[in-house]
Amino acid sequence: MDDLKSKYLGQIAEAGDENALEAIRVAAVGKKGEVALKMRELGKMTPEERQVAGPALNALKDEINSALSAKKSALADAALDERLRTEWLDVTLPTRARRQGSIHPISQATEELTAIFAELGFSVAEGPRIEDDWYNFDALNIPGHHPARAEMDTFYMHRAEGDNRPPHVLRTHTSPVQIRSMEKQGAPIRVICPGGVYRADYDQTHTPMFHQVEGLAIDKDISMANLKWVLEEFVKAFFEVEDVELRFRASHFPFTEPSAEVDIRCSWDNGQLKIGEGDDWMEILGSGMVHPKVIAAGGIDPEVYQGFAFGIGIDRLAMLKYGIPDLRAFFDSDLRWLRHYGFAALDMPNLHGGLSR
Ligand code: 2U9
Repeated sequence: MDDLKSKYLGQIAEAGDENALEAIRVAAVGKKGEVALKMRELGKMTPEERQVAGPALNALKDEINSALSAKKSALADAALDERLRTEWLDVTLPTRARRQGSIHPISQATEELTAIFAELGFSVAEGPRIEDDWYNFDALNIPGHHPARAEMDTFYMHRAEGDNRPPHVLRTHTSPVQIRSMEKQGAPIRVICPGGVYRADYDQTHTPMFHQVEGLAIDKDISMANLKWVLEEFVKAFFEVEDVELRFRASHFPFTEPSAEVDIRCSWDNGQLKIGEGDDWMEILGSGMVHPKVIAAGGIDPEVYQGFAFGIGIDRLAMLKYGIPDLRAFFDSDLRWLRHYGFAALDMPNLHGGLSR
């Protein structure tokens, strides 16, 4: 029995890995191992012999089992030490470069102007791009026969066969959102509506989908003087200039009366636009006092309330501010273009000038 003990304890001490250890376990204390064979011989012994040999065999089995488990954990420790010694990570290495997305200039311009109007007290409203006749035209004082309907180059949706209701349209301006806001909120109201709009038009200066921001302020004593101040503050903050001069030119829109197109003083120096000074004027938006019929269509009493509205093309604002030469580039999916003109995330402006992160 001492022979068995020294043989197996010796083998265990020598074992180099878990597989070797398992082989030793099977040979020594497995079901058909040497200790089991010896156990079977107990039956042939005299009771006296058995009384000595039985406990001794059990003790031998226990001793081999505990040597096996001690060796097993020693091997595991050694393996871990080896891994820790050979596998290592230099946490000071720079990370792998990742593809960076960027903000589209139109989104950037929209965020900038939204922040500016927010500081001027305007909330933001959005609405559906598929509109019905009423919200896109009638509520804005553009009835069925009105030439503006044709002028607006509207995209009409199809109705099912036999459905004779007027077709839905892709909104031609964001004005319907303001009508919906008036219905929902009533007066007084100060809201801007930025978003994509659609007109069947495509040339150097027009794309079938473009972006507008329209503003609306309605209260009991709002005048064109308030309109002028708001627009001046906006232009100064958006183009980041100290001062700006606006010129109002009489115009006509069905939804405003009186109506004015607004130019800003500027100069072109070697093709470089300078806003706020110079001998040139550049048209940037349309505006006016909201037509009483339009105020009534929004569910507000035009005898009590009045207000101003304006509309600005965001695409052109972005081109002017960031120096983008061709409108059609906005819809070009060339990533090199976006890398050139695109913006890192979260470049947000504030009224007091500069960008805050
Ligand atoms: C309501 C009442 C009145 C919005 C207005 C304009 C004048 C205008 C153009 C600017 C460039 C369209 O994108 S553009 O081509 N817009 O000239 N927009 S007044 O008037 C409204 C809007 C909503 C309820």
